[in-house]
This record gives sequence, C-alpha cells and structure tokens, in this order.
Amino acid sequence: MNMKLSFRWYGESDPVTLTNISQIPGMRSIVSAVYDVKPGGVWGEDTLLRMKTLCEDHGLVFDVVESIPVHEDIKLGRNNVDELLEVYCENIRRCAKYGVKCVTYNFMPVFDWTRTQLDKKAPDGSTSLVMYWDQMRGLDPLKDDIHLPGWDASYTQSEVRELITAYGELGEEGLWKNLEKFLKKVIPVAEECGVRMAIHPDDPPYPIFGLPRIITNEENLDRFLKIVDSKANSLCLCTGSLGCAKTNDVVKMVRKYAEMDRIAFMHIRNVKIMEDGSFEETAHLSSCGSMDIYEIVKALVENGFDGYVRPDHGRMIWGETGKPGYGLYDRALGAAYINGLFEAAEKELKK
Ligand code: DNO
Repeated sequence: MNMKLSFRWYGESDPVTLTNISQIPGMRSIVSAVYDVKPGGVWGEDTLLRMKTLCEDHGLVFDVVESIPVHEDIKLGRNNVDELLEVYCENIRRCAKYGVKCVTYNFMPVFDWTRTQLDKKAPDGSTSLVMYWDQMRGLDPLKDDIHLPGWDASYTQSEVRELITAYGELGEEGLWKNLEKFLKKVIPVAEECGVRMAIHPDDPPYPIFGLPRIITNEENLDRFLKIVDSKANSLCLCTGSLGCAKTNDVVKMVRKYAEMDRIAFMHIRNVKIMEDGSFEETAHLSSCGSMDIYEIVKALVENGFDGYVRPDHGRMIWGETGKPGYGLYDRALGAAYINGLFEAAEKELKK
C-alpha cells in the first residue's frame, strides 16, 4: 500500500500505549506532539528525541506532528507576531531534525473543534461526540458563562470574551490576511527541511458564535492552496470536519486535491448529519453515517495518494474509558476497515 497508516498518540500519559498501537495490523506511523510547552514556546529537543526513540523501540515511526498550535496573536496579527512566527519556524526545524515529515495545524479562532456533548449514548450503548443545534442555540459566549466540552479550559471567561470581540473586529478578510503572512513565512522553512504543512479544516466548517471561519469549503480551500503554491503547503483533509456541512461534496474534494497532490494527511471518520444540520460522530463504516468512505478511499487510490492516513475519532465501546474520541478500540476497528478499503480499491484499480 502506498498510503502510510498512522495513529494519534497523546504521549506517555496516554492510556493507549505504543504497544497497543503497534499491534494494530498495518500500523506504521505515530502522530503526536510535544504537550508540555504552551503555544508560542519552543519545543524541547530532548522530548522530540525521546518520542522518536520510544516509537522506534516499538517498530513505529514518529513522523507526523499534530499539532504545532498557532498562537492566537498570530491569527489576530498582534504586535508580537514576528517573534511568534520565528518560534513557529524553529519548531518546524526541530521536528524535521528528529524525522518529522508532516505537521498539522489549524487556523480556527479561539476554539478547536466544537461539540455540545462528548458522551452521547447510542442505542447499542456506545458513546460518541455530537453537536446538536438545539443545545447550541441561544448560547452567547459574550453574555453567558459557557464551557462547551473540549474547549481550552486555560482561558478565563473574560479572556474568551476579549478574544471573541477581537476576532469579530478582524473578520474573515482580516483572518485571511494573517493566514497569508503565516504561510509566506512558514512554508519556505518547511520546504527547506522537507516537511509538508497540513492545515486542518475548521470543525464544524461554518461560523460559530460569529467567529470567522475560513478553512471550510472548496472555494476557500482553493484560495488557501493558491496563497503559496507548493506541496509544502497542503491539506489535512478531515472527512468528518468538512463532511458535517451538507454543502461540501467530500468525495469530489478528495478526488480533486489528491489529483493535485495537495493532501498530505487524511483524517478518516464518519458523521451522521441530521435534518437540522446537527451531527453525530459514528463508527467508521459508510453504512453508519453520511460519508461514503469507500468512495473517499477510491478517490485517493486512483490518484496515487501516498501521504498519511489516520482513523479519526472513535466511539467509546467495550467499556473503555479515556479521552473522548481517542480510545483504542473503535479507532483500531477504524484502522482495520481503512486497511480493507485500501486493499480492495488497489486491487480493483489493477484489474
Ligand atoms: C480533533 C482533531 C483536531 C486537530 C487540530 C489540528 O480531534 O482533529 O483537534 O488535531 O484541529 O490542529
């Protein structure tokens, strides 16, 4: 198989061990990060070396980073942006020095992914992450003291308000401008050290609480890729994130960007979109949600995709407890399914 199968690992405190991961058939790469340094700080080389060695000891390769977080002041274009960009570039160089080939990041204001519940029980007793509009509507972070699950708890409510106001003033075009500045500084460094930067789409791909969101649809992905026309400026195409907007044709997008060789990393997972646009994360199988995962894999295979793939969020099953979306069992089932689809699609293509 050309694609490189990978698994996200949250480091030594992750209840999922490297031994667990190495026993998943076909597993090659570890996707991880340095977790003890805040955004804007320089990553320790000792930590990177330790991760590389630990992975090698388990027959795995630590070659994907998810994420080097982009400091809010870079996204907001504040005074210290040049200094922060220097640090960002230094972190890319350091990752490359220890074998990293792909770095994921996102350009979402304030919050990474947004859900209203992380443990919604399905009839079979499994739990998963969901976003229900009737739980979202009426919430106003400028007025209410809200804490949605998964949000960075290190912000105080007044810091969140200050950030939301600043992004409101910046608007979408302002955010594009700051993204452009980021890319023009960072991509040449990535090119130089053989790293592909892979932007993660906004999750979900539409505005939340009036915050600008720009990595959301085909038109905007085209615009993004044109800012710096280089393989080092690529996508982390997350099927579940793009897929929860009904207007996104994910298969078409995968086909198009794989053909252009601008997908460095695939996050493969399924979501079930409801009537009102709410969504539930489901098992990976096509029949469990709204995505046609086989068509997605075929689009990759038919375009010679040789980048990284990881099963994304799994449900919690078989009594497992741990980080929502990142347990072992359901992601391992996802990996097995993905392996099967790739084998089938590759054999089909050779016929
Ligand atoms: C969610 C992940 C995201 C992703 C970041 C990349 O589980 O896919 O948190 O890691 O958006 O920067």
